[in-house]
Amino acid sequence: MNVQAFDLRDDDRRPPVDDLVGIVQRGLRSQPKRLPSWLFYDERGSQLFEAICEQPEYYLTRCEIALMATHAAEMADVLGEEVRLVEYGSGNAVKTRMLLEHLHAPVSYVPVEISAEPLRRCVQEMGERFPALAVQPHPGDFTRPLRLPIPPRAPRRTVLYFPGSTIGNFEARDAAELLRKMRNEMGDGGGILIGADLKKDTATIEAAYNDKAGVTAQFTLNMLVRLNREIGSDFDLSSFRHRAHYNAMAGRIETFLVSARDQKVRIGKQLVSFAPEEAMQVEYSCKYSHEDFAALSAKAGLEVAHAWTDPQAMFAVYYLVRAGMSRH
Ligand code: AVJ
Repeated sequence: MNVQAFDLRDDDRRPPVDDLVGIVQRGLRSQPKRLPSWLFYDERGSQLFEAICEQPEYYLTRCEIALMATHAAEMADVLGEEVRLVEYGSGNAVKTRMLLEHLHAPVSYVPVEISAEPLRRCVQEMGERFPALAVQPHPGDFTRPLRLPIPPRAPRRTVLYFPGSTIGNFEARDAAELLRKMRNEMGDGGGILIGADLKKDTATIEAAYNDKAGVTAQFTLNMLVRLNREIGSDFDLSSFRHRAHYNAMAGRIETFLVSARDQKVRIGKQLVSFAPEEAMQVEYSCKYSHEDFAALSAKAGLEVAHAWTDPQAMFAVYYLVRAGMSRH
């Protein structure tokens, strides 16, 4: 396969302040108001997310790690020899290490990450842990077409690794579009190894997004802290509250920042009004049945070649290939 063949646009970096003001103004003009969930991940937000992963209620990370501990060797066998492993995001050192430890003669590891500091840390850690592995960091936004670095030797296949159920942050259409883009990037014989949080009882899911220590609430509110700092908005932090509830019909956690009172917030040159109890949507975290995930994959021209779950069937990792390919 030819890595130059996809290329095309420049990867986008963090948008300049003007764009950020525009993005926020547009989001707050829509009905209901919304802000994109990638705004969570400034430096503090990334730290808070790591702290979320350690909360007793947040089962996702623990279950995915348990799953990797049991199945990583088999995954490596399925992926085969001389894989180029491209990771979407780089904040998953533990799981990625578990996979790399078992991979057979991997050709290179390419973390794709928009934030400079996590990417730097990832390169350093992986370099120390796997001195013989070619680590080829790719700064950029994985939702955009990637210009993958030229590998040191020809890989047998490219596998895109997308752990954590981050796919769940995308609405169905966007998720299918992202998978379709990944399908292009991996090439004909390539694959996608992807984590997905499974449907389960509402109480367990809701607790994971409403931890007792309030770390998730801090994480949600940090989005406003970030905006106040980066675009000079004047969100009053004590007048917005975190709310996360499970919409069973839609199969997703819906997270909001709820206005505690009637208030106006300055965003650039505009004043935006919030009614008491008005909810601004900041994140979806979709949950899947195996059937849901197979259907989503099919929309992107992919099929599930393998599925693994942890012992309690809380979380799944799927290996997706181009539809029709697993029979050849
Ligand atoms: C990193 C997107 C998988 O949706 O569970 C955790 C982010 N938000 N708690 C998720 C998150 C609130 C997380 N993902």
